Amino acid sequence: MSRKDEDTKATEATVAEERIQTGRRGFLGAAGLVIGAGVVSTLPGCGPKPADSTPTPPATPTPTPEPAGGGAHASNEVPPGQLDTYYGLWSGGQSGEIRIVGVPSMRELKRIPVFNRDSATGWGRDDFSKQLLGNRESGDTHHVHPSYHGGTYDGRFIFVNDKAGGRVARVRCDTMECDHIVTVPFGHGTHGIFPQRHHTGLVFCNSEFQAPLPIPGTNPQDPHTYSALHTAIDGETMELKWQVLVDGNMDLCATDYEGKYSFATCYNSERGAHLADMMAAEKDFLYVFNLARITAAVAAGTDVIRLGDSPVPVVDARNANSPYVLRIPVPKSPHGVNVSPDGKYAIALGKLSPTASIVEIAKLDAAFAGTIQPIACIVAEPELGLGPLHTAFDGRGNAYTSIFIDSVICKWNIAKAIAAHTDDTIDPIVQKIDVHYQVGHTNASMSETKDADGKWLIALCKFSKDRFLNVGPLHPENDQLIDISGERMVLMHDGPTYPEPHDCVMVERSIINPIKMMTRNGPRFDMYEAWAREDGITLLTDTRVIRKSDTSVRVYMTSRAPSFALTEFNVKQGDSVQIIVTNQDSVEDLTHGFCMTHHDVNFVVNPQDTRSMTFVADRPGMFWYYCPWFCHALHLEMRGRMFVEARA
Ligand code: K7E
Ligand code: CUA
Repeated sequence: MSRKDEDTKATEATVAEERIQTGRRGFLGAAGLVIGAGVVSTLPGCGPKPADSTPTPPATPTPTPEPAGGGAHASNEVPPGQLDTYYGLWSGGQSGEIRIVGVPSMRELKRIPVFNRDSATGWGRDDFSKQLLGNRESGDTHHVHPSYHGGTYDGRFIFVNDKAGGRVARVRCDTMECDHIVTVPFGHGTHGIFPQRHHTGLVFCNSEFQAPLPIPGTNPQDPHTYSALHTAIDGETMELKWQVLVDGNMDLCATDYEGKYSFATCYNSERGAHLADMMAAEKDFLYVFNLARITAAVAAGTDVIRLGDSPVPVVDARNANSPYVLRIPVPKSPHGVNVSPDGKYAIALGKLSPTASIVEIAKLDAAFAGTIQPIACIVAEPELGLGPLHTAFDGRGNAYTSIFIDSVICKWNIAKAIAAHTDDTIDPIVQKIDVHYQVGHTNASMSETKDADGKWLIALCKFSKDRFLNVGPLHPENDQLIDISGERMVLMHDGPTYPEPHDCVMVERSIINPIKMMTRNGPRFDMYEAWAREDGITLLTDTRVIRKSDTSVRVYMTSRAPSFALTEFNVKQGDSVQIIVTNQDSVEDLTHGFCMTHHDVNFVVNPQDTRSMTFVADRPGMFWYYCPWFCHALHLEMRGRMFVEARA
């Protein structure tokens, strides 16, 4: 039996078993809410939430188990000697990192530490990353989006949020290293982010949590006085440009293709602090930000306020009739918002409602001008299933929505959904396929660009239950690969991931061209070069120990396989010691590193790279340092001694 047949068989068996055990698809009566609440209560903050008074959603069609062979792909196997077709860029969730996964093989190729400490590379401990991170060593990355030009990826940068620390980071695609981290002023729970798509202009991010901000009338105890911010960051310079003050939690973010709008789903427009309060209203909103009006207001200083001592201009748009933000009513507690590759529609998803709200972007100007009501921008509300979260596209007019409670991906046709709005004999649903289990995000190859190619879809499942060997109570996530190249979706592969990526994008491989040898530019090298100038050093050639003060020493050394240019040095107990290592080798993949034993010092130095770390030599004695990366037959001999002299 092929792997595909096995998967299909497993799918069928699982579906049959669950029907018998729990009547999974039939639980949508009174019991459904209880089961729903049970499932939901075990989830991190992004899942659908239980309701005390939610009306019973109508039953959705039972998905049929899929026969194999619907797609054109025979296999997702990438044999030795061949390369994957896509760079998959995965957020790392609570790990605080980004991961690169080859698609379609689903092999994890690299982890890019961003908000976390990484023992392999020294990120989070080396001088540059400490400058970016301060004393923080954790983060929660949900959304990764590369920079754009002309509606498709330009292969320059990757932007990612940190929900835990209210930050946004940028990774360079040439080095696959983080070069900037920005803390969003008053960015409580910075969640949805999205760059502009016409060029590397602004990157928008939403603070999900409303909070008491330093504005008149705020009472820290009273959540009805809280507000939240939609923030614009310059993608080139990573400077904070402006913020828009609104009420309501903002969740996911998206942009149009022309640079006129940004979007945010808004839940908890009630401004409650507790679950029941957050669920009270039947409607929440899709916020549409009018970028021309906001930019003009910032330039003229109209409606601009300042928050505390933050220098970033803030446009106050809390008034429901504010000219800067269009509030389109959508069913309560929306989550995802995605824009179709033709740029025509923004699709907001219900979470608690089984429907999608399709907003026609061409109607937004009229709504901003007041000639039509905001709700008139909604041109269809297809019913997709229970707990719809996120939507991907194939570039052929179809949308693929992840349905959390049903654990399916629903393929539906956008044009048919719009036609069905006025003709209920039309069924826009093409197919539903079971995924395992409780899917969060879904995304397709190049889906968020005008070049969406409809080849592969990833379902990022929050639960893996029985799909892998039991490894204890903390199960891996399960990312599933689905072939969408044919009319029917076919499940191809299970891929375990360490907790907990939320989202991924797949970028066609010719767009991203990482370097193999360090090019020695950017803010990290600016920092080293400044020190070298100060000390009269040429980094690529010089090795020298410089006493900077009575209690600090700088050690410059080069390395070339299999030795360090410095095999011993002396410091005094209590000295702050800064080690700056430059790898002179210019051979591809010839990586060295530097580990000072017993001092928590360990970092990587790639070919032609420099890196530095600072530590305190707190104990007298002799300590070996060594190269921790296997670089040569005599790699184990690549080491030296630090002598720490006791202070009287
Ligand atoms: Cu988990 Cu994009 Cu933070 Cu939805 S979010 S699942
Ligand atoms: Cu250099 Cu091992």
